[in-house]
Formats: sequence, structure tokens, C-alpha cells
Amino acid sequence: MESPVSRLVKDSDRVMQDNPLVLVLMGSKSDWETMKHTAQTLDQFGIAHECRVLSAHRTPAEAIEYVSAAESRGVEVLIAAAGGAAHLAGVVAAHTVLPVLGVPMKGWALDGLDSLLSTVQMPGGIPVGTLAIGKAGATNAALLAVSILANKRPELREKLKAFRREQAAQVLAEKLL
Ligand code: AIR
Repeated sequence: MESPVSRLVKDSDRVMQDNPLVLVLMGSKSDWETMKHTAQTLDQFGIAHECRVLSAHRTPAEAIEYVSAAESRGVEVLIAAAGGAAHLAGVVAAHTVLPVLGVPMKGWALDGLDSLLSTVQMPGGIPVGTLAIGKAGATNAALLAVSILANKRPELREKLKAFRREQAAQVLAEKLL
């Protein structure tokens, strides 16, 4: 089946689906190579989402405006990814009470440890649920968003259970020789 992501219009500033339940923000287009795994996983579960490049440092006003409008658009979860001085998830969390998941980007001088600490070390009162560095974190941010959405959507919970069963079956079928 063709992914909805691949159907999206070129030259748009965002990857967009109608009535998104999840917003995926990233600090730079260079993060998309990793964050496309978030989009693909959300697609796999049929979750409408919108992905957009917005930076806490380079476009702070636009980032705040976008996040502040999320609740009134019916969005339920935000995912924010950034590298280096990775403040995006924290800034996003400061401007909404919706759950915010942070994905630290790999690379740079400290290979993602800088991104991890910038994302995870939030002061008490403004939480960011921080995932692993890089691709695993990008995939898991989507799976955690699905878990959150599944609280009120029994059909989604069944899809998650089926996903886990299939994953377990694949591991058990592994042959070493
Ligand atoms: N970034 C962008 N604005 C603030 C931050 N922290 C991050 C991006 C990307 C890294 O800086 O999220 O991971 C490098 O961006 P670029 O555009 O130079 O490739």
C-alpha cells in the first residue's frame, strides 16, 4: 500500500494529512532522515499527522504560534526532535498542556549525547517524555503516541497488540545458523 507520506505534495513546507492527531516538529530538514521513521510508524497505524520543520532557535515565534494552535485543531500528542542544543521539545512543552514526546537527534560533536541531555533534563513542572537517540527514538515516539491515543480507541489498542504479537513472532523465528 502506498504510504500517505509519499503521496504528499512536493514543495510544501510540511507533510500534511487532514485533521492530524499528532504533530511532528523537527529543528531542521536534516532531521527528516531520522524523523521519517516516526511518520512511517504513524502511517502504519493509520494515525493522521503533520510534520514540519520549526526551530526553537531559528524560528522561535513561528514554533510557538504553531504549538499554541495545536489544541484547538484537535491535536492530541506532539513529537519534537532536535539535535545539539536541542531545546525544541522543551519549548513546545512550555506552550501546550498536550503530551510532548522528545526525540534527541544523533550526530554532532557529542554524537547525540548533547541532544539527549538538552531534551531530557527539563525542570520540574514542564515534562517532556524523552525517547532514545536517533532512529529507535523516532520509531518509539510514534509507538508511544499510538499508546496514548489507544487509551480512548479500542481498535487502536488491538492494532498495538497485533503489532507486538507479530514482532515477537519475528524474533522467535530468527535462525542463527
Ligand atoms: N537545531 C536547529 N535549531 C535549533 C537546533 N538545536 C538543530 C536541528 C538539527 C541541528 O540543529 O534539529 O538537528 C543541525 O541543523 P542544520 O540545519 O544545521 O543541519
